[in-house]
Amino acid sequence: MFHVSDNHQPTTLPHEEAHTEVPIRHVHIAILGTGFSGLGMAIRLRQSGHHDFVILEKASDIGGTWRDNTYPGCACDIPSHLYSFSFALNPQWSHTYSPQREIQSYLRRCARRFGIIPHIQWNSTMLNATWSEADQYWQITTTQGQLFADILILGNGPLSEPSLPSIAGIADFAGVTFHSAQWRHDYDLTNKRVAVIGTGASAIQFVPRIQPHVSHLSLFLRTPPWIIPRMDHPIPTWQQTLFSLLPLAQRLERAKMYWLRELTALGFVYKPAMIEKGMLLARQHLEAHISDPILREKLTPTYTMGCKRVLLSDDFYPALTQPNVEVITDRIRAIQAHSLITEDGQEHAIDTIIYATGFHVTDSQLPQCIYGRDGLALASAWSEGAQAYFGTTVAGFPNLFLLIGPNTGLGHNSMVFMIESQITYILDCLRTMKKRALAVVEVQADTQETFNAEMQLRMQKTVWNSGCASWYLDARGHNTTVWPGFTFEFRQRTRHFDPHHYTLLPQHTPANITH
Ligand code: N01
Repeated sequence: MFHVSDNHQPTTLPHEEAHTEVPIRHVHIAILGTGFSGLGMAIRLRQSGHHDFVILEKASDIGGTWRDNTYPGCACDIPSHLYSFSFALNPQWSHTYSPQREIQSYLRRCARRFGIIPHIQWNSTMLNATWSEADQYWQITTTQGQLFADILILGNGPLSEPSLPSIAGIADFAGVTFHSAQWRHDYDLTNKRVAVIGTGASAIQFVPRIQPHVSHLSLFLRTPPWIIPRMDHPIPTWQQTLFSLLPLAQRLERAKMYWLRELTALGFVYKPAMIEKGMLLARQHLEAHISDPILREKLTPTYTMGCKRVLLSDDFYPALTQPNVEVITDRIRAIQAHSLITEDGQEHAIDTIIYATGFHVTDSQLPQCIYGRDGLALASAWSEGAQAYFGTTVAGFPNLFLLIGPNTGLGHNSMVFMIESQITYILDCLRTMKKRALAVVEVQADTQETFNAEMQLRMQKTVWNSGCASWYLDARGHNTTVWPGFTFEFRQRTRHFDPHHYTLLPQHTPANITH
């Protein structure tokens, strides 16, 4: 046995041993994530002459939600000509609604073309970020070490934390389980008895793809979604060539798509009677595919269309009519080692559970690790509900910018449009900071409160507050997710940074506060 006598004991503990001090990197701007938000921000920063920035990416590839969601059939339900950057139109989209792989490739190409790759710090999960009042910068801890940043921009996305249901016995299941956003491509579903829980935008895309392969599919449906025809089609080569040669033609196509979708906001926000037509279309779609009256009843939504995201599919209903599919509307009471038990007492024997149960949107973890002035956690500032001025800046959190922050989500149009509006606002803020030699900007609390009151007031009459339970609502029933209006209004209002609504702190004179 090896003994160490007292006089041979080291005099320093391991963490006290002398080591070379590596200075902590200090950047002007740190961005979180390389999805549409973070990448778009980075590209526009470079185009505006900013080079001192880093992007913290938790994974080893680009794409955010378009990297993580790889389930069979994953595609966008907003047309690709519209769901892409205005400064990087892609004439080569293969389909009206491009598949996930193509969208991720597009994002990778954008990152390379605009010189973003060298700015990315891969495999770097942000563990926490703390505003230093004394130093006037963010102290950021990542899984790759620390860094300081004058400005912190969150592009982490609202759909990045998969949510599992709280069902008794969920941990007791002995078979393979996975979430739709963490698809197990190494696991062969062929001839398996598969339970799918959830019938949102993700499930309706992968159910028709796995149905022909599994031996039995038990689809657990809690709330039937409104589904309208998707009418996806390949974009002909002649059109791709036309768009390459004549970008204006693609811009016109994009504009047409944009305004058609903007019309839906009329119904969702201002004129609910207009939704009737959409509901009729969806009912006809259901009737055309489902002749069994019992199944049809199970699949008939009982809430107003639009309250939850309207889904697009041509193959979901037909898949449900196949003999190996059972649509179960009884609530799940418990999960056991090899089965699910529903409220009617029935046991459903299964080999695999796929959770298509969505994401932590209003209850995500990240706000718990961001500490603003006086050490206040963003989660605490939001204890009564998330709010941010134009979904972008938060009182008490200097030099912090959110992309797709509270009340910037959409149920009817392209999120990329909203992201680009926010980017314009942030860039104008950075320009103002430079021009006026400002070190710190922080939105005033009363400005944020007034804005939030406006959001909640306008929300009252919208379809999203018409009584259904959806992930747009937080635990208190407040819709802190969706923008309650036309997207062109949001763009108009975020066109310019409005310094008079901010507390501004000049460089080098921390005590001197101006408004
Ligand atoms: O998740 P969801 P998603 N027992 O939250 C059900 C975007 N997206 O991953 O409605 C039984 O919509 C839940 O039931 P209910 C898009 O923005 C975009 O499908 O709450 N069921 C619901 O059916 C979308 O909105 C694309 O009653 C349970 C489902 O799980 C967002 O991602 C493609 C349950 C969750 O649906 C999320 O979509 C895919 C339980 N205990 C996704 N718990 C595009 O094409 C939950 N559910 C752009």
